[in-house]
Amino acid sequence: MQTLPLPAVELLTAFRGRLAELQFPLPGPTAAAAEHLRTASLAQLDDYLIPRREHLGAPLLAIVGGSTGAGKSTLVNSLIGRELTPASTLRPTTRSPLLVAAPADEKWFRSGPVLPGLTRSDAQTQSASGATVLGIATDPQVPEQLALLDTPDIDSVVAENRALARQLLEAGDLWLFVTTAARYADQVAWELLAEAAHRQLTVAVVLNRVPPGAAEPITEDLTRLLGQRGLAGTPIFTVEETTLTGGLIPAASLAPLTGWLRDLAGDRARREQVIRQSLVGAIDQLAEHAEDLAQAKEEQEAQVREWEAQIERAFANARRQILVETGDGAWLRAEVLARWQDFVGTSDVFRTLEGWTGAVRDRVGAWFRGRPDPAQVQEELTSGLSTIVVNEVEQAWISGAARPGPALDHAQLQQEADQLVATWQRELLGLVRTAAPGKRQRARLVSLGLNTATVALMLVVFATTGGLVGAELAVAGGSAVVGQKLLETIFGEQAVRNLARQGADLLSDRVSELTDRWAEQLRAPLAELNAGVGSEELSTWAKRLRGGAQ
Ligand SMILES: Nc1nc2c(ncn2[C@@H]2O[C@H](COP(=O)(O)OP(=O)(O)OP(=O)(O)O)[C@@H](O)[C@H]2O)c(=O)[nH]1
Ligand SMILES: [Mg+2]
Repeated sequence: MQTLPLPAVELLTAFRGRLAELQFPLPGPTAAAAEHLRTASLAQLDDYLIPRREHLGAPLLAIVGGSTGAGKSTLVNSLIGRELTPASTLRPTTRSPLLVAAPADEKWFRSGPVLPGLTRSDAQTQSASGATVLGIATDPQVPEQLALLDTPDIDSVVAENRALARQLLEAGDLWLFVTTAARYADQVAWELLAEAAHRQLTVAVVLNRVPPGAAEPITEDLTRLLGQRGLAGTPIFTVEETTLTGGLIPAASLAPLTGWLRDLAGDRARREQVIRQSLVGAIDQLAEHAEDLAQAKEEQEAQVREWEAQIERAFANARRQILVETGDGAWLRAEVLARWQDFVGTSDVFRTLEGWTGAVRDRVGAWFRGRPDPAQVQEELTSGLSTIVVNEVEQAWISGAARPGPALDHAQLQQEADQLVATWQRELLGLVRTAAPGKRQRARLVSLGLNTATVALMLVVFATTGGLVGAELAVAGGSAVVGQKLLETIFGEQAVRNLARQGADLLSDRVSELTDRWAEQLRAPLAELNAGVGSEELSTWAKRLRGGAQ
């Protein structure tokens, strides 16, 4: 006897709502299986759990199920004493289910909430759309409170038949398993019986077409098999092979079964126990499914987390690389640097503040006016920096390209990289300008040119951010050193150190902003994949269904 409290119908409805929203956006075998399970769970909730939980006192539904040709239709006809549903030698015969209820119970099945996916009809239909039609008939021979549902065969060659038979078994309170003396050991039937046992569905076996005198050994064997499958105590009704009269099994041969069904129908407490047991089993199964779904979802979440970490790593690397590469000088054309170094570096006048003369100013100015002029050096630096930024972001974007996400917008990236460089240059210019508060400093800065000072500062910053180690960096390093000296003659050593540090911080900030933005472009669609019903929520639902955590 089950004493566990049943979850409230509101809980089932709420869970149904969440299941309807649950998604497995990453394709794969696990997702396909999970999606299948989700659909099946929704059907089970709609077809059976919710209506049954809401109407515990509604008539009991006995599913007449079994292999094709076992005599299911013949049995239903015989129980009511007339040929209601066609039985035949054609296999399989029954294509759409037919429910027969006492006239008083008709309303419940015709317009009630059970099996809402099936369209009601007055007769059994054999049409192609038969799989979605539920025939409903009434007969006074059927006891009140216990309807019979003749179903397609469970092991049909017709796939829809098989699927429908299973769906109907899930929607029943009781399974009348019809088999024959010749076929009771069939594989498919036992798989379904094991599922029924797991679901705690009450089962009664009708062993049809038993040759005279063979009832005892067959019943013994069947009892043993049922015991092995967790169905000990299942009643077995043997029906001896007889000649059918008018397509019906003689009433006398069915007397024990008829009596059992009538007793059950008339005993409210037993009926409710059968219903409750089926409900508890089905809810337990639903909780198991919720756990399986949680696990499948967790796999997807873990995959998304891994992709997020990949993006994080790739863009952190891009950030680092941009700063390292800009500092190593390899990207600057040597000739441009060499001219800069030759000219500015050999000007001994920069060693002392006193040496700052009009002549020097003219020489520097001439160098910048000549080739390359400051705009050209500036162009070399800025386009180089922009290229490095673009390349590194592209590489970060491509690494782990298997993950879902938008395509890289090259034009947009180029534009943002150019913007980054322009912004940073403006900021350096601002730094240089405010670093010359004195009259004399300002005068020197003006005579050198704000842009020239900014170019010099850029080189110093690159040397600072990249660290400049190794022999091949000598050119860039030298250029930085002369640039630094040039600046020092104007601002002094400490001020230039500060300028370089501030400039490096600004560059690092601008680069971080850009890489963050682009990383976010890849992260955002991933975050969407993990939005909605998650694995933790599903685990909580499993516990709630089992009456645990509220
Ligand atoms: N002699 C005899 N024939 C039976 C008996 N039960 C069923 N049959 C015959 O076996 C054949 C199949 O019976 P059905 O009732 O159509 O079997 P079913 O289980 O409904 O088959 P499907 O609808 O295909 O799943 C029919 O020709 C019946 O007349 C029985 O107890 N004795
Ligand atoms: Mg049939």
